[in-house]
Amino acid sequence: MKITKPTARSAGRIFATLLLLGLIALLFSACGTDTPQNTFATKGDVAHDQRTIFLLAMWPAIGVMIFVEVGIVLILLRFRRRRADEVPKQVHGNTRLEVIWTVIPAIALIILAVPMLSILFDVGRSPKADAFTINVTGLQWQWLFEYPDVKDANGKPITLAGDPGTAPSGHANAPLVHLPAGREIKVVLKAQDVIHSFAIPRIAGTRDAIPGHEEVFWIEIDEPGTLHGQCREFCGFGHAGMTMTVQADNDTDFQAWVREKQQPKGTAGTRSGSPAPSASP
Ligand SMILES: [Cu+2]
Repeated sequence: MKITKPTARSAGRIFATLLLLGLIALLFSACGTDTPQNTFATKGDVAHDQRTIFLLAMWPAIGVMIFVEVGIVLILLRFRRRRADEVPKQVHGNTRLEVIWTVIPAIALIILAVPMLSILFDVGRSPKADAFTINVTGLQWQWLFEYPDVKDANGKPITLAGDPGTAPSGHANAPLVHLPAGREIKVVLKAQDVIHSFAIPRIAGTRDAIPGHEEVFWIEIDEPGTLHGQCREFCGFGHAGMTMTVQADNDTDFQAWVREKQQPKGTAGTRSGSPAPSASP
């Protein structure tokens, strides 16, 4: 009997330690920099701006937190009751201190507001007239893409949709979405059924796709590369599979991809834009 109790207690302690270590590992996994949807490893103007705003708010907040917490500890130690019969000095109000701790944060907020507001206005502005346009529609459970200014062999806008999925959750396999790098892109976002949320974190933060509403915004991708995104609004059974993959191309590659899409079906060339291999019989 004597052994049972300490064993149960130490098992509990081991479990608590493992749980804590697991939580710490989970927390630090957020520090990985090469994860495909890392908000901080930005690859586009809007994402750069959003990261700047976040850091402009975060570093002063960390500074204030350290200042306040250290202050609390020091004050608790300095002004604690040292003897059981002692009544510490009673203080009520200090005008000078109160003015200081009102004025300094007010000035700090005004200083921070200048860059933050200018960034917010830039992110929120309308896309430029010469931006490359793509229409994006969210539906259960995939994203549809339409290039209104890029026509196929039949003169219709090129569209991309996922292959009907075989996953039990009912989502479609996402298509590879080609977009030009180094050029402003105008996104016209819609939803067909329920609310979805469009997010390619390394390019820009989330934008809700709301039925009956057209959300228009701009993004720009720095350089060629592959980028990953997914729906960020729980939209039903297949939500988790509602992903998207963007291939940002330089001008030559993008034009090659467009030409490839413009080939009549069955004669499509290879991705590199080299002459099409003869179609299978
Ligand atoms: Cu969703």
